[in-house]
Amino acid sequence: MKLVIAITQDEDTANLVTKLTEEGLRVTKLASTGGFLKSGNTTLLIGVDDEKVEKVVDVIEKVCKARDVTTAAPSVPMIEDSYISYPYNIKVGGATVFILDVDRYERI
Ligand code: 2BA
Repeated sequence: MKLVIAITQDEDTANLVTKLTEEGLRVTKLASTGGFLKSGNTTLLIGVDDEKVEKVVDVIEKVCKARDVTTAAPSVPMIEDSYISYPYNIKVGGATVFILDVDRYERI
């Protein structure tokens, strides 16, 4: 069994959870915050049998879209303690996906 951890944009979450659920998959949705933009995103926990992992990734790829975001932060830390202090565009990916082995799974 695997645990798929998918960090997605809030705009895609409802559609993604619906599609995953329609596939008979179990999903837990967590509200999360990106460390760089410091704005809300969504983390999904999806426990699946190994043979369904590609199906999960496939659904995520179909639903989640990369977007250009204009950050509202007045200053954003960059390398070596420097800052930029004006709005700028950044591309946020469709999803960041981690796939982990699960040692044991119990539903009690
Ligand atoms: P944030 O940390 O808010 O990052 C939003 C976007 O800002 C990122 O999009 C990326 O384009 C840019 N970004 C992030 N850190 C950067 C840095 N140190 N320098 C320059 N640009 C940077 P994505 O890469 O698509 O990431 C979207 C969200 O996924 C992230 O939100 C974070 O919540 C999560 N994430 C991405 N990679 C991760 C990782 N390796 N570990 C944990 N969470 C991750």
